Amino acid sequence: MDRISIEGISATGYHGVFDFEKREGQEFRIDVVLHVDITRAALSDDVADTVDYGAVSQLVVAQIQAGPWDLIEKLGHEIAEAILAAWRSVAAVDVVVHKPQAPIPVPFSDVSICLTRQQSVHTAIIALGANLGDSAATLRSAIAELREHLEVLQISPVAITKPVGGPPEQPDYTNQVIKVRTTLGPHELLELCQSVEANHERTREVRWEARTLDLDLITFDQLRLDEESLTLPHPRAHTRGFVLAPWSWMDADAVLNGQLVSRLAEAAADTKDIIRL
Ligand code: A4P
Ligand code: MG
Repeated sequence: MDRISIEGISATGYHGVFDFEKREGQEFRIDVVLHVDITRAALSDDVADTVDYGAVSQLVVAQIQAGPWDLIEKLGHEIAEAILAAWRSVAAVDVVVHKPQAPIPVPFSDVSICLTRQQSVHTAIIALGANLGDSAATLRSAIAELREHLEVLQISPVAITKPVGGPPEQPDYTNQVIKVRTTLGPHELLELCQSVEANHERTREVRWEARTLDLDLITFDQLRLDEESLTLPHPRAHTRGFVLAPWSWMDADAVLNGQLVSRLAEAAADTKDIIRL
């Protein structure tokens, strides 16, 4: 993996075990190495395609000024986690925290800690649906757009399905399910899905109306969430053949809420009308 290094970012911080360290402060000096793929930026010559080292340095200074913490181990950890959260494209980061004025009772030139932290990686299931325009082409293009931001591990066969719920006389749906690996958090992944929907002229007027593209987050690791903006696993997926059938074709052993997805698909009312392409 490529690397971006910044050495000697320094600021006054108030970290230390002793009261006078928290009162008077002292210099902390930080080196960071970002492990990040810079291929895209090398081709585009666009700063938006890489990690802005100026912004990283400012974040490091903000962390030095935060706290105070007793230990430089804690400061190093906070710096690493802040960088990984702010730049999901950074796969790993090495952080060295120097404390050259540490209260050590013998002559010394520097004391430092060095740590490495990695981005955590998640697996998610996303269901795609479309029933306006060239639906099959829309799903292909949506998957291609997602691939720019995450790794697509598996893609199900395409299903042609009858509309479930919503206004009558909608066109048939094209549905598909994919399995992805991502460093994005669950809300960030939903945000990405919604931006891909928006890029495909998705509008929202009537619930369950015909749509150019719908991307639903079905599962995210084993996470359970009960928020209006994000419920996990998806609250209706376990009854919906248009999600379950293509998911079970892609992965015969898949499990949802402790039950085999293929069994749930057999039990779903809409499965009998599904055509596998
Ligand atoms: N939201 C909460 N949890 C999630 C989640 N896990 N994934 C919130 C995605 N969104 C989630 O979604 C409404 C709100 O749900 C969002 O603001 C989001 O923050 P939406 O995409 O705006 O609207 P929607 O998709 O119309 O609503 P909903 O309730 O998600 O619809 P469903 O249940 O997904 O049903 N029939 C066939 N044959 N094929 C289909 O694909 N799709 C639907 C949509 C109905 N009938 C269908 C199909
Ligand atoms: Mg939806």
